[in-house]
Formats: sequence, structure tokens, C-alpha cells
Amino acid sequence: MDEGKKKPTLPPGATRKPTLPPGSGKKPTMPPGAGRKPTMPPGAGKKPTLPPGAGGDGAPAGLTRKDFETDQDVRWCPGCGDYAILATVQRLMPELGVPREKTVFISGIGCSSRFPYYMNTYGMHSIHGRAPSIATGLKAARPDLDVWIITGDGDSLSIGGNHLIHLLRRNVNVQLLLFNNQIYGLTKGQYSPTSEEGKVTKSSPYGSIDHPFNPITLALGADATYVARTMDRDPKHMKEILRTAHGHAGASFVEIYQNCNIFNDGAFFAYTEKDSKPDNVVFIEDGKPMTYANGKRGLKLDGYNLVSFEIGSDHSIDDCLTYNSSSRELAGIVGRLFQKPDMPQPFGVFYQVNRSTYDDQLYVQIEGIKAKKGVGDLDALLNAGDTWVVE
Ligand SMILES: Cc1ncc(C[n+]2csc(CCOP(=O)(O)OP(=O)(O)O)c2C)c(N)n1
Ligand code: SF4
Ligand SMILES: [Mg+2]
Repeated sequence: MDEGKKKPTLPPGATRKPTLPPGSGKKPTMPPGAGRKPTMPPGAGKKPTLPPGAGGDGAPAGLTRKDFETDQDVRWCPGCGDYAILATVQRLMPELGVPREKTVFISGIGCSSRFPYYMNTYGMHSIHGRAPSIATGLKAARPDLDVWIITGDGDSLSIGGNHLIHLLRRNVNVQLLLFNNQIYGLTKGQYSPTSEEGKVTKSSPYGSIDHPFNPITLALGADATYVARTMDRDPKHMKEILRTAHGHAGASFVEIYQNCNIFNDGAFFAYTEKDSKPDNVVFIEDGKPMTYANGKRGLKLDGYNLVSFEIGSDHSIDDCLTYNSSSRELAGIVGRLFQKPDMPQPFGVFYQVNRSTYDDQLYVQIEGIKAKKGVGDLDALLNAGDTWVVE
């Protein structure tokens, strides 16, 4: 039978008065405490003290960092790593040369997601975990806009895990900054998908039994075209990573280690502090040998594994692996250097490759269809086929 020629049948009950589900006519009852004034994390609202390293470098002539600041009180706890990220982004903005009215920051929910309030650009503090979807919609409608997504480890990897991976595989042309503090900050210290095994929190009083995500290999697994890691306490490195992320055409995924000094203080001190950083961090750079510990140690491949060695009498710098961010295989191996005892952890651009973006492909498709079928008529489309009136 030709389904298209059938007389339209109304969906059951379409002309009847709708029957409401039980209880839906009643005055809504609120969940306990829902009417109360929201409580902020301890210390929020106080004058901020910048964490070490938050000073960063200067801005060029023309627009300055000040032009990207707002009159909003920054409501993060004093000493929070979010301040350093905000300062770095505000310093970078004038150098990118994108007009403020063409720049949009979209966030989900969390301490980190308060970011758009503090940027004198367009912005949206949106729905928990959904910033990637809203950003995809915005880029589809306005591909000319420069869109940044701000998200936390809970926002992007718990409730928003699904939305994140689809943004990456589609290669929507945006920058996504994942503020990873390995904790739910805003809701006062529950363990998150990046918290380490055994982590004791209010929601894991006997220690977390969840295996944590490694955001870098997760992004690689979703076929992201730009994958990088940086840290709040190295603003110079952060700024250069954000600059290259911005220059990349496609979804740029940047994980930023961010200290939550209230609920997870020191989670990354091994990587960020002056005394421990050299032995625990390897900065990866294209075409450069993988050395660390102030050039005293190197990394090389032994089969599919990385091994660490001392640069000296037995091994020279020439034995070190030279990094190549266009190799997905290498990025996978190096990305797996994650919370490994006696091994450094990599920071820098793990992977970068060119692939057509979602927004470009969408417009190529639209133009192709218009050329074949002519410009569409939305009204005609909405009234085409079977329609009926619900009374
Ligand atoms: C639908 C929904 N579920 C849960 C919450 C509660 N909630 C608010 S923020 C948050 C997690 C935030 O953690 P993260 O994304 O890591 O941000 P941070 O505060 O650490 O920056 C949760 C679970 C919510 N606001 N909405
Ligand atoms: S992330 Fe932690 S330190 Fe930062 S504002 Fe939230 S609770 Fe405070
Ligand atoms: Mg968090």
C-alpha cells in the first residue's frame, strides 16, 4: 500500500480534551530547600587573590585585556585556578583580532561555567552538559562567529559526556576548554569522572571505585582533530596552547588542569609546582626530542611502550623520541602516559590534523541542494503532507 496516499488519520485522542497525568493539576510542590537562596562555595564573593603564575604576559596595542573584562563580581573562591584561566583568555583575546561582537563563550553548569559572565563578549551560561550542543546549533546558524565552549570535568564528562563526543567527531569549528579539577566544585566536592580511584569525597566516603577518564585519550577516541593539555599555573604555556587551538579549523579540545583549592587542593601540584614540575612534566613539541628533568632524562619507544632513561654516558639526546603531533598512533601512546608512577606526564599538543568541519560541510550541502531544488519555502514545507488541527 502507498502510505503517502492514505487519508490522514488523527492520532488517538487528538480532538479530545487532553487528560492530564495524575496530579498535574495540583499546585507544584518544590523539592526541599528549592526556595532557599543559593549557597555559594566557601569564600566565594570575597575579593580574589590570584594564584601563583596568574600574572601572565602583556597584551598588544588596540584592544586590551581590560576591554574583555566585565563589571561583574568574580564569584570564584580566592585562590581558585579559574582566575588564572580567565586572566590568560582575557590577555589572549586582543591578540586574536576577533571583534568582541563576533565572539561567544558558551558554558554549561559548574564553577567553571560562570566564565561567560566575566567576558565582555557575547555569552551563554547554558544547560548542564549541553554547551557543545548549543554551540553546534549556533555554529550551524552563524558560522561566522568565533565560539568558545567552557566546561568542567563533571559538566563535560558526566552529564555532558554524550554531547562532548559528538561535537568532537563532527568537528564543529569551536574551541572547547575543559577545566579539569577532578571534582564537582560548585556542588561542594563530590567525586567526578576524572577523580582518581580511591578518592575519598562526600559522595565516595569509602573511596571511589570508578576508573577515571583520561580526557586526552577520550578525545582521541572520539576522533577529535585537535587535542591538547595545559595547566592553570603556567599561563605562558596555556596562552600558546589556546592560540594554536584558536588557529585550528575544527573542534579544538583543550584540557586545563585547574586547582580547586577548596575541595581538591593540590591535585596537580606534582605537575604545577616549581620543585616537582621538572621531574613530572614532559612538554611535547613537534619536531623536538622528548626530554624532561631539565634535559637530564629522555623518553623513547620500546615496542609500543614509552620508557624513561637518563641522558648521559649510555644514552644521548639523539635516543629520545621526536614528537610528531600528526601521528594519531603516537598521540595514543603518549596520551596513555597518564598518572603513571615514575613517568612524567605530557603537556602540549598531542594531536592535530586537518579534516573538513561540520559547519563548512553543512553550508556546502545547503548550497548544493539550493542549486538543485531552488530556495526553499518554510511555510510550504510546514504545511506539506499530512496536517491536522488539535482542538
Ligand atoms: C541537571 C542537573 N544535574 C545536576 C546538577 C548539579 N550540578 C551542578 S554543577 C555540577 C557539577 C559541576 O562539576 P564540574 O563540571 O566539574 O564543574 P566545577 O564546579 O568543578 O567547575 C552538578 C552535578 C545540576 N545543576 N543540574
Ligand atoms: S572550583 Fe573550587 S576553588 Fe574554584 S570556585 Fe569552585 S569550589 Fe571554589
Ligand atoms: Mg570540576
